[in-house]
Amino acid sequence: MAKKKSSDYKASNIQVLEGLEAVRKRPAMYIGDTAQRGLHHLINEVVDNSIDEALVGHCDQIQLTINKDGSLTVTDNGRGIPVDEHPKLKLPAVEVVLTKLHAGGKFDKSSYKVSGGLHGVGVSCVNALSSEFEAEIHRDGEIYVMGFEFGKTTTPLKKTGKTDKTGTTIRFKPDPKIFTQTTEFKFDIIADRMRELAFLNPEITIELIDEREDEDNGGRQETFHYSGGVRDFVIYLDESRDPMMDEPIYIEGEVDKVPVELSMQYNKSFTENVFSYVNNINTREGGTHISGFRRALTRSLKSYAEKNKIIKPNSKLSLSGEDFRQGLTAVLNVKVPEPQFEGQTKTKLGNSEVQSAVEVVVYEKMNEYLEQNPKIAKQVLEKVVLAAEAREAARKARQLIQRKSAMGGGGLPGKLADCSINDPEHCEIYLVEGDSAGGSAKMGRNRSFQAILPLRGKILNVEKAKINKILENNEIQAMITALGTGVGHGDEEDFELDKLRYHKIIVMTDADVDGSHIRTLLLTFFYRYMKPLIERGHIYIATPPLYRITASRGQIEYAWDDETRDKIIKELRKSNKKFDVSRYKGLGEMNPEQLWETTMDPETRTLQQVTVENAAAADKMFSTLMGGDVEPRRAFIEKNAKYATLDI
Ligand code: 0RA
Repeated sequence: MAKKKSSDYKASNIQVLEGLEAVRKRPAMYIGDTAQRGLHHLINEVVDNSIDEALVGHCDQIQLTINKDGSLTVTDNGRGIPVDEHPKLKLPAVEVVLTKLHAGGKFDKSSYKVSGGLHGVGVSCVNALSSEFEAEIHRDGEIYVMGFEFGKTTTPLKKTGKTDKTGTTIRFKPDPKIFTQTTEFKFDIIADRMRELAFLNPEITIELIDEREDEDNGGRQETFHYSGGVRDFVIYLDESRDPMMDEPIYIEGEVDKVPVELSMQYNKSFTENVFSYVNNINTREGGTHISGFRRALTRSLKSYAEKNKIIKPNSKLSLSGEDFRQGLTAVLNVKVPEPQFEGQTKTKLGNSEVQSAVEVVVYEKMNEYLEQNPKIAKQVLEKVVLAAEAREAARKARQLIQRKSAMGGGGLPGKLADCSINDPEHCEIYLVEGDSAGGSAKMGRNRSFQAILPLRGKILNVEKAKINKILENNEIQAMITALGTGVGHGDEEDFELDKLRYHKIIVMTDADVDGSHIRTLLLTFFYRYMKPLIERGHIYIATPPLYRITASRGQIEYAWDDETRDKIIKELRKSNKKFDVSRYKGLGEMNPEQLWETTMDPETRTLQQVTVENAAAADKMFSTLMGGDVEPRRAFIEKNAKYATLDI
């Protein structure tokens, strides 16, 4: 890059604007996508700066408001963005932070900043992608404001009054020309992330207020503050599970400038729920910190078991790492000065020094805990043994599935109506509730690329069953063989995504209570045992219509909600036509043509893709919906009745 003379004022200005133009030209490169996820990522970019202030002890209050006009305001009580002149660029520092790419973070290398993580592109990207952007800064007794449109300054920095506080307020309105799918902020998506941040940073209080007043949004408000930090996080995650301990284990330590914090508890369920965070970023793909944790856990429990002769040295049982994590809920929170993120989604920690840091801290404290709590230690190890036995039984069940499929015609389940082409990328499978709907779907489908698997009766609730029982279930076996991937929930298991036979797996159930129950059971199964299918966007929900309106001369209209139905009726009345409205009670009531037209024809159908925005929130949802306790489930459904969507 050519060096600039200090007189090149304008030139450097233009360069700054070009920087943001690049963001507007290729927004997905900076924020991942321009759909719902990218839209909400804007909020994270702003809040991350406030969190950075909190990490260095200068901020403990963050307030988010979704405004009536759809814009969003974030206020913090940090130091306020500096306003003094940037020595090189000769611009107010705040202007540099808000208009210069990658200048979002601090000038000083603050130790564990969030920025530099998953996207960490800085608040200037938010500015670039907003039709309105305002900053108000309280600093050194003065109030400053600055305004922008599409990243370009419209109100240069000016003083507007006096203050005795410090902090930053940023209000932005996403540009609908960039966010063409939606500019509507979702309270629940924001709330899930803010709750997570509040658990990870116990000193902070985050307030979220929705001031919109339309039918679907508005009137909600929630405050997140958890003085117990990750301990509270574990208790929250396990609300619908039966814990085996009075309170979660809490471990804290620091090795080589890497602070490690862990809370964990065993519960009576059979699923593993370990969430890990690096500088407040959910490391979904794991990494060195997770390896360190796993090694420490396995080593400490194994050596305790041997020392106390809980597992006989000559026992035939071979224990595998995953056996030690069945029914474990844990939150691992580490801070890494210069994190290296790798993997498909850049959420896998690569720093090798972190493995031993976590391992050392956890191993030592785990040993102490086990020595001090022999009764719990014994119960946990008994559970580990049961897990190993279930795993062995599951291995046999898997073999059985394989043998069964080897005997059947072509190895596929008998009730599967397969498609004729075999290029997975273009193949779809409909998982259909009940035989009669299955029949209509078989007749209505395009058999070249659409396969139908009718599922009979109730699917097993995998939240409450052991892996071997799950694999013995007929419906689940049929699904596994049809899909071709095998099952697994950890990395030691044999789930093979590249064997997937259909790239679209479409769950098609009735639009009633039973249907939604079956859909939830299926999604729970996929989430717990075939998670990559969800993560890679292979799972969809079909949306059959609720009403059919038949008018004279063979005119047929469909409505997916009451509002559309009423609109159609109004139109028909206006034109004096006779008509008949019927409500579909189940898929089975639709004839094959109707089913094709409304729900299966790729040209006209709408599919909802199932995605997981927030892993902790998804776990919470599934454990609450499918878990053992009735009370939390009822409370959850009542609270979320209006908002709960399965595709969170
Ligand atoms: C640059 C430097 C400093 C703070 C910030 C930016 C900052 C940015 C944002 C965005 C939202 N809230 C924020 N709070 C702070 C360091 C400040 C100093 O050294 O005094």
